[in-house]
Amino acid sequence: MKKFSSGALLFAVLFLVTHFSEARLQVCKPSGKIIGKKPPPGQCNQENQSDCCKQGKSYTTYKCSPSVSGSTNAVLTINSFENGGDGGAPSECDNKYHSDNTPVVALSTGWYNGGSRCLNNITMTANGRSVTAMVVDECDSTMGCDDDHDYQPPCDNNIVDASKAVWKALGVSGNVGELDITWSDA
Ligand SMILES: *[C@@H]1O[C@H](CO)[C@@H](O)[C@H](O)[C@H]1NC(C)=O
Ligand SMILES: CC(=O)N[C@H]1CO[C@H](CO)[C@@H](O)[C@@H]1O
Repeated sequence: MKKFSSGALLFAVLFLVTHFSEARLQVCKPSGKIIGKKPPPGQCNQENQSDCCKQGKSYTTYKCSPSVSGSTNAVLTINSFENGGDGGAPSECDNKYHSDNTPVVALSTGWYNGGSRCLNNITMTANGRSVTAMVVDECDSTMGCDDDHDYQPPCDNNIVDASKAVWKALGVSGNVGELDITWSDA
């Protein structure tokens, strides 16, 4: 009467569900932790919501980011890529500073992908608006809380750290600190 036992059917369903969710998720696992050191006096420029490491606090590090699709979820943060801004050193891709009025971004380590997206453009969407900006730097997910990173914590693995021009184009003031967006390679 029945062609398949319910056991076999259940097995088949479980197999398919596990198989497809594994392929789809491609989980990016933490690579380690660093313990925060207190910034020396005068270090950690707190201009525009920059976070400073806290003594003894544990920060998770990542060498990977969530996989990129045609519409990748990310968290937008604000950064100044200007000389003397909270970004610190010149941008890694071109060894230059960039005006707050130019749409440029830094990507979390996994998405920065060793510089493979350097000087390429990405399109970000939020609020029903879109803006295209050039990738000029890495938002380091592997290190932080040291002199090189102005005593700021490591970046999360899903960050697009953007100049004021990007926020303006999306119709949002950077004062909100963080904004959920999607992005894709332009
Ligand atoms: C990215 O956009 C800028 C500004 O529009 C442009 O000058 C540059 O050539 C673009 N980069 C690539 C790789 O297309
Ligand atoms: C990137 C950015 O928004 N920088 C701003 C940080 O705050 C100072 C002072 O309020 C502004 O002058 C910068 O433009």
